[in-house]
Amino acid sequence: MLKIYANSMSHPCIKCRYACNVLGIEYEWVGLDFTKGEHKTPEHMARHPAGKMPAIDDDGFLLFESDAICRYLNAKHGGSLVPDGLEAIAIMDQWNAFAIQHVALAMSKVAFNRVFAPKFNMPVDENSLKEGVQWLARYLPVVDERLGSSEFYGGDALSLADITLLALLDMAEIAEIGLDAYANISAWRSRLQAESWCQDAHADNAAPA
Ligand SMILES: N[C@@H](CCC(=O)N[C@@H](CS)C(=O)NCC(=O)O)C(=O)O
Repeated sequence: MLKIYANSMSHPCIKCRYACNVLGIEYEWVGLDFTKGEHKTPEHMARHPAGKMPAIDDDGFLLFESDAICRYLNAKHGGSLVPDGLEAIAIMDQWNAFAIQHVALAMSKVAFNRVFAPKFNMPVDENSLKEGVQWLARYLPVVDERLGSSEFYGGDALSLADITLLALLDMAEIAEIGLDAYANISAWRSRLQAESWCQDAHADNAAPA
C-alpha cells in the first residue's frame, strides 16, 4: 500500500492527503515527529535526501516533492487534478506556482512566527513576521480576484492548484490570518471544506496543529 511519510502540521503533506482522498487512493499516513528528528533518520534520508516531508513509498517507488507526488498519483489513477489541454494546464500551473512561490512563502513567515516559534520555544523574528503580513496583504487580493472570476482557483474544475492553496490556508485561523475580507477566497474555501475528501483529511487528528 502507498505510504505517505508526513506531518499533519505541514501543508505540502496535507496537500498529498487531499490528493489521495480526491483520487480515492488508500494510503498509510506515517507520521514523522519533527521534534524527535524523525525526518532526519537514515531511513527517511533514503526517501528524501534533504530530510524533508512529504515523501512517499508506493510499493517500492520512492518520490518526494508534493507537486511531483500529486501529479504522479493523479496520472497513475487517471484523476482530473491536472486538466486537459495545453492552455488549461498552463493556467493551472501558473496559479499553482503563484500559491507556492508567493502565498505559501508569506504564510510560512506568519505561521512560523505566530504558531511554531511559540509552540517550540524558538525566537520570534518580528521583521520576518511583518514581511509575511505585508506579503499576504499584497498576494491574497490577487487570489481573491482570481476566485471572483473563476469557480476554482486553477480553472473550471478542482485541480492541483486548488488543493495546494487550500492546504496552505489551513493554518489561517491558528496563525490569525483573517480571511473574512476576502469574500471570494472565503466562499471557495467553505465550499471545498464541506467536501468529504477535505473533512476526512482532518478527521483522524490530522488537523494542522
Ligand atoms: N517543496 C516541498 C517542501 C517540503 C518541505 O519543506 N517540508 C517541510 C515541512 S512543510 C519540512 O519537511 N521541513 C523540515 C526540514 O526542512 O527539515 C514540497 O512541496 O514537498
